[in-house]
Amino acid sequence: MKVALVGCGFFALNHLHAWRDIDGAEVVALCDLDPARLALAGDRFGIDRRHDAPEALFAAGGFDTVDIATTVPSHRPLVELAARNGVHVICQKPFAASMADARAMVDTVATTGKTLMVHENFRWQSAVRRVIDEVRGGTIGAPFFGRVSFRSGYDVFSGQPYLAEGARFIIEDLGIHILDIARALFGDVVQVSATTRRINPNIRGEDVATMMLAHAGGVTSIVDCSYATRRVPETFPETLIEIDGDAGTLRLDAGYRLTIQTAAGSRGIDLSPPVLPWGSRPWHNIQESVVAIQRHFVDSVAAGTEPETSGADNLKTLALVEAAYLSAAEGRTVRPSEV
Ligand code: NAD
Ligand code: 89V
Repeated sequence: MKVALVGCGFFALNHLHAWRDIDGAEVVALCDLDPARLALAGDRFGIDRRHDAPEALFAAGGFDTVDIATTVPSHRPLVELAARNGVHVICQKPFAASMADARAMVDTVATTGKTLMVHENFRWQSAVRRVIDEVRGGTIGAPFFGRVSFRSGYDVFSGQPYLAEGARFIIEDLGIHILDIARALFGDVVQVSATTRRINPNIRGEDVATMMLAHAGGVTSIVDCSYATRRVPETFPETLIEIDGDAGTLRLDAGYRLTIQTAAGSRGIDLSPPVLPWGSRPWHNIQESVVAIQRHFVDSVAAGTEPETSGADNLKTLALVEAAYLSAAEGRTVRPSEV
């Protein structure tokens, strides 16, 4: 797979490291509107082919996959440009600024027959993945309640200043991951009720969100997110999970400690992820998941199968984001089919 990376900013460096760890894939070209960021990434990863405009990148060609690691305003034009050029597409989350944009992007790539995956990596964190596998494997029987929780006081704004500037913040940027994990665990959602708050006076959007989801299969889950929570130890960027099933319970606690309780007794498992040679704490679990999702993309294209977080799949996660904002704004329960 010959990959062109568009967007060489804060998070793209993780994509570039991950691509180096994956057999059968190679980044052959870089593109960024910002010449300083383009030079930094190109020099650091020894990639000589550099373009300061996406149109020039595509005009030169020579790749079969584009990896879009820009922020959301550029996603639709870049995905449409990729579709016009008939390449496979990976696009960072949030996939689109609206459901209308997202649906149009999915439809456009579908006409090309190429693969479209949203880089929704949280469900690929190894500890989260283990929980998903245990639940899907029936370890605790049929789940009836879940809590998927992300609470932190970590300063995300210094690395990603744009997060302080948008009218929307935590549901769109972080809650989207946690909602996606809830979908991976408990399936499609039929009702959402949410409340939001802004605690930090120095940002524009909401930094606290509490969402209750009714899943089609009968599970009720709570998805709660906060960047206004001071806690020791600081758990950024861990997702904590608690699930009750009719044959047992499962908890993923701080420090990646999994506890499974069934009639057979209780067992604890340490799920601490490795720090990859290029990684660093506390981002190591996210960095590991970037390798996992990009490897999954390569495998999916090779096998001709749809990636788990394909564009079509991600419409359902994005609908939960929109439903949560609508619910919080109107103080009522919202069906994802409304948005
Ligand atoms: P950033 O602002 O640091 O980098 C974006 C880069 O894209 C910039 O260098 C900018 O110049 C470039 N760019 C913008 N529009 C462009 C265009 N049309 N053509 C070429 N280059 C363009 O942003 P970031 O923090 O790296 O975030 C990028 C995306 O990654 C966001 O959507 C964010 O939500 C996501 N993200 C995901 C995770 C995760 O764990 N999945 C973590 C952090 C960020
Ligand atoms: O995953 C993300 O999109 C990041 C962070 C984990 C910091 O919220 O913005």
